[in-house]
Amino acid sequence: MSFELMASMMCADYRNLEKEVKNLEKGGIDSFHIDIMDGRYVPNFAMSLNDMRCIREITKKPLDVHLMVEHPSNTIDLFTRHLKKGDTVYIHPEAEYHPSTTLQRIIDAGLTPGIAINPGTSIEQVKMLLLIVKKVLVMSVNPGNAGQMYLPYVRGKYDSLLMLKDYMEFDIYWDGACGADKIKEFAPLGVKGFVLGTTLLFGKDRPYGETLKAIREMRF
Ligand code: S6P
Ligand code: MG
Repeated sequence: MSFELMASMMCADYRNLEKEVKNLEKGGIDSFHIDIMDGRYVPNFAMSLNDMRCIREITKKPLDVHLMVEHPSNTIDLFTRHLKKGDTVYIHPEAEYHPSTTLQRIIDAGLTPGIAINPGTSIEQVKMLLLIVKKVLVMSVNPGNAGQMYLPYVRGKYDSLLMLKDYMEFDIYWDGACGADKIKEFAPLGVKGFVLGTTLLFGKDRPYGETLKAIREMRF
C-alpha cells in the first residue's frame, strides 16, 4: 500500500537544521512539512519565510507549506516565488476573505493548491473549495502547536472526505498527533499522507531511517 510520510519541520533540531534535513532525506522521508505561523491566526510563531527558503535550498524533495497566517493573500507571493512545481501550499479558508482567489494564485504560480481544515470547521463550510484544491489537510489537533492530543471528534470528517475525494479529485492528508495506529487505520481507507511530528518521529532517540522503515513495513 502506498502512502506518503511528511516531516513536520517545526519539530526538528534547529541547531542542526541542514543535518536534520539530510538525515530525513536519507531515511526516506517523502516531503518536508513547513508550518508557517504569524502569531495572529494562531497564537504561536513556528517557522517563517527564511526557514522555508533555507530548507528549499538544502533539499530537492517537495515542500508542503502550511500557512497558518491571517489573510495569506497579503504575503503569498513571498512564499510562492521561492517554491517550485511539485510543492504544495495550504491555506486556512477561515483566514481569508476570498479563499478561492488565493487558491487561484497558488495554481497560477505553478504549485499544488491545498486547504487545511481545522477541527472545528465542517466539510460543508468548505465544500466548494474542494472542487479547486488537489490536497486537503485535515487537522486532528488545533493549529498552532506540536505535541498536542488527538481530537477524536474529527474522525467523521475523514469518512465524509473519503466519500468525496474521487469524484471531486483531491487527496486527503493527516496533520496532528499522528501515531502508527492512525496510519494503520487510515492508510488502508485511502488517506494519502501523514505529517509526522513529536508523536512518532522527532525526539525519539531513534534514527529517522529506522522509524520510517518500521512505518513502511507495518502490516495492514
Ligand atoms: C500544528 C501543525 C502541525 C504540527 C504537527 C506536529 O499547528 O500544523 O503540522 O507540527 O502536528 O506533530 P505532533 O505529532 O507533534 O502533533
Ligand atoms: Mg501543519
